[in-house]
Amino acid sequence: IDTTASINGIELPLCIMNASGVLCSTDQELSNLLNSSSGGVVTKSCTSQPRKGNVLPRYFEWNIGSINSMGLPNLGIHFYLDFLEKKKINKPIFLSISGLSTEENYFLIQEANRSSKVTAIELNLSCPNLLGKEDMFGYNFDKISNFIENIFKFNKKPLGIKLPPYFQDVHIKNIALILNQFPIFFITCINSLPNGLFIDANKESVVIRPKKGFGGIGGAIIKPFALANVHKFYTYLRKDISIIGCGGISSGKDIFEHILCGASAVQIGTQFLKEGISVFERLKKELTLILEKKNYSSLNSFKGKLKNI
Ligand code: RRO
Repeated sequence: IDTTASINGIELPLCIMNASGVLCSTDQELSNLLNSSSGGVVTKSCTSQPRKGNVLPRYFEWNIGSINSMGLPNLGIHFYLDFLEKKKINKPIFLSISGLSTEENYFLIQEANRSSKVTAIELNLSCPNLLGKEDMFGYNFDKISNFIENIFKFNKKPLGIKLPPYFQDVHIKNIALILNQFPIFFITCINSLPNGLFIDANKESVVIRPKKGFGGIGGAIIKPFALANVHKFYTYLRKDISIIGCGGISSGKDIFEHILCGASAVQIGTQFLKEGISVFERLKKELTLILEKKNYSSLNSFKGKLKNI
């Protein structure tokens, strides 16, 4: 059974990798990912300068979900580029960038272009947790077109965009219309559901400290929204823009569902944090068993072939 994947020509030894943000910030975490079965390595979204992020506690998980307001803690783009420079690379590297302004994003993309170790850029337009910065680029339909147009005036690297979840068909149609005008390699959908609130009824309080307890929701409970976004983008995007599915994956069956909706590969966030580095081997086994049972020899046999009734 072939569980490799192609992201518009970027060949992954396995269709499963980490989601940006989870255990991919430090030298140790990134080395672990390089040495693991993960089909690629996605780095923590970075900025020009290192950031400490929001106050603790800023992450909480329960049986079916997670909430975070990390606030973009990262070691700065040059740490990630220097790390890659000194390592032997054996799989595709996705450098996630998340500048706080358009100018910072142009700078980060320029820097990423200087490194031969970066396979592709994952431009994060969907960080939900920046204090005092209430607008998110992925929801700014007016600015996004001009912004991406400017990027492709100088960018030479494969580039994908990490999108927030959308909740209306017309929003996905409009974003797809914009993205279809540019040589984008892939989209990753979805980032966490923004502005959720989890509370502890015993303590009668919120569970994370930043932003009065509000944060991005991940984990099993967001899977239906992730699948909906993947499948709608699959119908509206040019067929040479690949989709990386992210959201609510904790089993091989969840991966199967993402691919059925049109994903070419998947990323694991909350479940990777819960389970650790062995999650990639377990999910590979579970996915392989499903494909064996269904007599599918590769992902392309069923990718995007979700049936209506
Ligand atoms: O660091 C964060 O608070 C964060 C980011 Br940049 C993101 O893209 N998604 C998320 O759930 N948290």
